[in-house]
Amino acid sequence: MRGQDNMRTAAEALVDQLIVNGVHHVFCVPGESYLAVLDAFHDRAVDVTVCRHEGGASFMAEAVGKATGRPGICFVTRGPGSTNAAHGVHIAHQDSTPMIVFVGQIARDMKGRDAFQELDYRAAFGGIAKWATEIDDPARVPEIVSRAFYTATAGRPGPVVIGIPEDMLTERIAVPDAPAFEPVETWPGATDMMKLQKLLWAAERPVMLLGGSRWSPAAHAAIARFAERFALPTATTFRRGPLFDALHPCYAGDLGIGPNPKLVARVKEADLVLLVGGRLGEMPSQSYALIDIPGPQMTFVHVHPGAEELGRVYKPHLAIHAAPTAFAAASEGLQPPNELKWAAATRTAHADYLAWTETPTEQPGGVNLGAVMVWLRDNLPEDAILTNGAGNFAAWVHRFFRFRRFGQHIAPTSGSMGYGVPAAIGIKRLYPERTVVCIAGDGDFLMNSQEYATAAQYDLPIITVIADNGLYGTIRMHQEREYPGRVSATVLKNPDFVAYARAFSGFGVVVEKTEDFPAAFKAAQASGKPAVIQLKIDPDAITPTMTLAKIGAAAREKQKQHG
Ligand SMILES: Cc1ncc(C[n+]2csc(CCOP(=O)(O)OP(=O)(O)O)c2C)c(N)n1
Ligand SMILES: [Mg+2]
Repeated sequence: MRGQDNMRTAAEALVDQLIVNGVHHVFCVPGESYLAVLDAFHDRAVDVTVCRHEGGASFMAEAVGKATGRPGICFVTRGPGSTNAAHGVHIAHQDSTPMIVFVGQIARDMKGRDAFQELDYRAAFGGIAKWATEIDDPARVPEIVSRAFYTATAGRPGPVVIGIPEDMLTERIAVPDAPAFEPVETWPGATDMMKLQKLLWAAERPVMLLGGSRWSPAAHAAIARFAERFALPTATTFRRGPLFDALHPCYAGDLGIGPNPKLVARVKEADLVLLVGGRLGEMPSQSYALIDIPGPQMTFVHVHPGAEELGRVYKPHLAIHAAPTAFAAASEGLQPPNELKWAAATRTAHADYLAWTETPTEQPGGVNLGAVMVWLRDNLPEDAILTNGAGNFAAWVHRFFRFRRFGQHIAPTSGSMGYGVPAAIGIKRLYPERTVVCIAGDGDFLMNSQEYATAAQYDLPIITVIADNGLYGTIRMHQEREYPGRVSATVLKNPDFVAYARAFSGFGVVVEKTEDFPAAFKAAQASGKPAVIQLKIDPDAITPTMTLAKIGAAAREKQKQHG
């Protein structure tokens, strides 16, 4: 601690409060608006990752929040720094991820003049942050930072944005740290659990769906035991695959984009749906077509840690206000009925999942992305972590990679492009000993690939596999479906990705044939550098089951029929 007296600057108190709350990593782009905080980092035990774009920094913090369940921390400068970071704030909001973004602010005595880079954070972030505030009184730094940890993690977790005026940060104060925060657990009541047991006993075709945040390795294990004792067919919702071991005999599959039609039918026909942790938003609900709104057609039990989410979209027959961690622990007390009428159906559900994911589908072109995913699932170490952003390439991840361990997949349910590279960097900072692989599209990769400079700076040998089809493929697919043959703003002229990786002191290799992928991956690993593997994907290979040509032909046929 620097200073001539026993007082600290507000900036020092702020960083000390982070340390009290167990923060080891912060991600930032510096700004003159919060120099005093940068100075406080100088001699404190916090690992600072300096990034190249606030979007990247906010994604790294969000990824750390996702992986740990504790707020990921990001520092950005005022005005443009904060709006760049807004992307990560939106992901944390949609994905229910705890995160705290500290934003520099102009001096308090200049407020309201539209001073240099001035922005009203309460107004700008009011709609996407769980709480947006500003600290005007330096003596309240410990109190407000402490509250931010509670707010970000309690109920439905989310992002907190805190403005820190530069003149406030340099004031010296004599206030003690606030005590370390304790995450608030939300336990289900015994009556609710008994009601659930009764409903399960009366069910004929139950299905359990897992989603949301506030899970843990212990909850992962407990929910698997619950599923097993009740022989409950269990699906994970969009981008929450690692909540359940894909090879568990109760695993029924991934309910996301392009799901197994048999799984969709199974959920539709269920007489009881037990949704734990998730919101069943637009993607897993197949555009809100799976379960009737507001009154579900089946008995619908919703377990969620945010009271405001219960009854928000679907009116549950039984609402259980509980965190998945607490619910999973409480599920150990439930007794299965004597006869598990649905046990055979559960075995079929798992067999259907295995059949759907076993073998890569036929694809045009030299590289089959499905085969690449199957190779990765068979060859990556058990504790490897996959990240990705958004694009059609991700459909192969969801379909063919079988997530077996908690936290093995870090990806945005908000469908944000550009997420995979910074997420991989944030995760590799957190777990340097684990293999971290980012699967990216060519469009997706370039949205935040400048963070390869960050990977190089901190010696982080992440590996990105780029599915390069020369397209904003997802949009090209929708275009072909709605406006066949009328290609507009979806074709990409890409850089030389290998040279790009090398320019960042990384390793790069091109793969033109599926059979060359294993050697390329091993070379990337052996390089010990941030690596890029560019897969040359045929643009016609647009989904695991459809080609662009087929989509276009079907669209033209439809147009003909409708005159
Ligand atoms: C930040 C952001 N911008 C735009 C979009 C809209 N969008 C969704 S997928 C996509 C194209 C993705 O292209 P690419 O990464 O090359 O993957 P592909 O679909 O070709 O496999 C776009 C533009 C988005 N989801 N996120
Ligand atoms: Mg593409």
